[in-house]
Amino acid sequence: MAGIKEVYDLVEKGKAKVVGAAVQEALDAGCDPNEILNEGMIKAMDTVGEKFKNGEIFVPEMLVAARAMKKGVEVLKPHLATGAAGAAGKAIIGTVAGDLHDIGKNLVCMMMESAGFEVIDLGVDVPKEKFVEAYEANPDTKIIGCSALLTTTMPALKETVALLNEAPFRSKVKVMVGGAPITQEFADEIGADAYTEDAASCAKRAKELAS
Ligand code: B1M
Repeated sequence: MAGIKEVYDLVEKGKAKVVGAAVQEALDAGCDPNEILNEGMIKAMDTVGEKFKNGEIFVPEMLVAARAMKKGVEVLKPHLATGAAGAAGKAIIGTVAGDLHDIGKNLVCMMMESAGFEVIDLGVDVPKEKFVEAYEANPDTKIIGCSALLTTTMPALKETVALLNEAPFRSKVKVMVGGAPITQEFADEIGADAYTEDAASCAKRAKELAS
């Protein structure tokens, strides 16, 4: 669809000022919000990542693309998130220590809210102890979700889950992990309760685990 292609191009080029209008136009033209997200924005970020890997672009270009995607998601959010926040219980979400990527984590927060969770967003570069402290401050939490986007922060994810696995409250909460380099095998190896590939399946699985 032409509208989605435009969103893709604008995110890839990092046109933060105009991407919101393009998303709105795509919505007005009847495009499916999930398709705008997956085929327009996430695909554009994949292209940006590929170009970075190949040395065609550098960190500043990744950063502007990320800004553009965030602007687009702002417009898309009301069309993706529809649930009543809080009804499914609390969920603590964060990107692990050393990792500054927050778009995937933000989508997870958004989908979890949509699935009815009250989300406590710890942000990015979260030390493992913070996940424990956040649970201790919110002992009615049902899900702790940890995101890692870099192969170099997979060890931090492992350490975070290890610390949670030693916590006295461990049997009362489910620990979920995700992010591009994470696999089911890695999740099993580090002792997480669940791995999901994307934000929508994370929210769906969280709901099953919390009930
Ligand atoms: Co970064 N970066 N980056 N980057 N960056 C990647 C991840 C990379 C794959 C690019 C590449 O080389 N192809 C590469 C990692 C390679 C690797 O680890 N092997 C990389 C690198 C190398 C780096 C730096 C080291 C670059 C440098 O400085 N030399 C540096 C590290 C900084 C740090 O974190 N310490 C860096 C920095 C950055 C920016 C700051 C410039 C920027 C981030 C801005 C921001 O997030 N606010 C950035 C960006 C934008 C990217 C790419 C292009 C896009 C990331 C993104 O937002 N994707 C990325 C390439 C790519 O992803 N294709 C890349 C869209 C997002 C929706 O996807 O986050 O995967 P994602 O989330 C998905 C799933 O993974 C899943 O759900 C989402 C979809 O619904 N998911 C979960 C995520 N968390 C989950 C949790 C769950 C379940 C599912 O349960 C709890």
